[in-house]
Amino acid sequence: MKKNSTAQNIEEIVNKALTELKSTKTLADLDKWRIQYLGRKGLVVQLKRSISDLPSAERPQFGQAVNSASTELETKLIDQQRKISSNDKNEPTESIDVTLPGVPTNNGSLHPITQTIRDICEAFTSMGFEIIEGPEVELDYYNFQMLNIPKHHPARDGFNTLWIDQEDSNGEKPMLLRTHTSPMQIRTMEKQDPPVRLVVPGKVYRYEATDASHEWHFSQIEGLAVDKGITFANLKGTLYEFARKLFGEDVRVRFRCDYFPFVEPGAEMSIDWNSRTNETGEENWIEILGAGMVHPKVLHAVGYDTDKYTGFAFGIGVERIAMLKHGIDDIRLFYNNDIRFLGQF
Ligand code: FA5
Repeated sequence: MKKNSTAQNIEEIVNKALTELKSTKTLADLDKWRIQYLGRKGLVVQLKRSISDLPSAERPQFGQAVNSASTELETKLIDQQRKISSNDKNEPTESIDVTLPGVPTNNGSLHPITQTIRDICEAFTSMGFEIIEGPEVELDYYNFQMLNIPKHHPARDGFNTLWIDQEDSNGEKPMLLRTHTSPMQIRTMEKQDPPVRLVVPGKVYRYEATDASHEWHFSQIEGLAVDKGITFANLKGTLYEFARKLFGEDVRVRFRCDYFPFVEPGAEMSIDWNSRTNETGEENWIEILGAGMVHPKVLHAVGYDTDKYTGFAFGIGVERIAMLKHGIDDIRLFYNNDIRFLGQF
């Protein structure tokens, strides 16, 4: 009687356990179930311990029943675990095949304008120039006034300006987005005595309609050298060398007069693009920079002794150089963020 009822007890426990097992939905549920029935203090262990309380004649049969109950519960636990794992979105469902080849990653690359800035800066650092940077939000004082472009000077028309919408006590707007990198000439010379040899890469902004060769924001590289005995020949020699380093030994360079209020004399430098690409001898001159000897008024304004020191300065349009180097016919491509274009560099 007792044997039967005990076996019946085990059967009841197993049935209850299996019903509960079926209703588990997550691996966390399953773990609770495992602890309750198969854990170190679980029901199966308690049944096993109770064997010693039984008369010795009943022990073998009871022990066998407990063991087979335990095996059944363990097998069903594994089945249920598989079932839940394949349904449970929170749990990893696949094992990792470590022998599979890796997924290739797409390597990024530097933006073509960044690459061009680096190439240009390298050409000048190899000639002893230092690289510095300056603010894009600039004062009228540095962008115009100290560069010999006072208020109402007609040269301001050439730099269509984006002003910061904040007035001073005179009702004037003293701040702007720099229209060129030339204000860094002043900021440097105010702080540093000659000799000065620096290049300043950076973004500039102009209130302009865009077309294939004009952006409203673009990059320039300013150059400045001030020392005793610097002449226009040094300016030409330095810029020739720069053109050769960037475009190759055979490139033809041309200087023509130009006007900027902060240099005297002023010049523009062009390169003959066909001197590298065309064998017919036809010329194709493209302006790449403005330059000149630093105006004595500018040197005087920063407190340099103009009897002792002279200097030259230049401002290179980076996008124009990149367009020439890569044969790009529309400047707007640089800033459209089209990966098909950018991926080529
Ligand atoms: C200037 O900005 C002077 N600060 C350059 C300078 C520096 C002269 C030092 C003398 C001494 P300019 O406005 O010409 O000059 O611009 C210089 C170069 O920037 C141009 O040769 C051209 O290559 C480029 N550039 C000018 N406007 C644009 C534009 N809207 N989009 C793209 N590039 C431009």
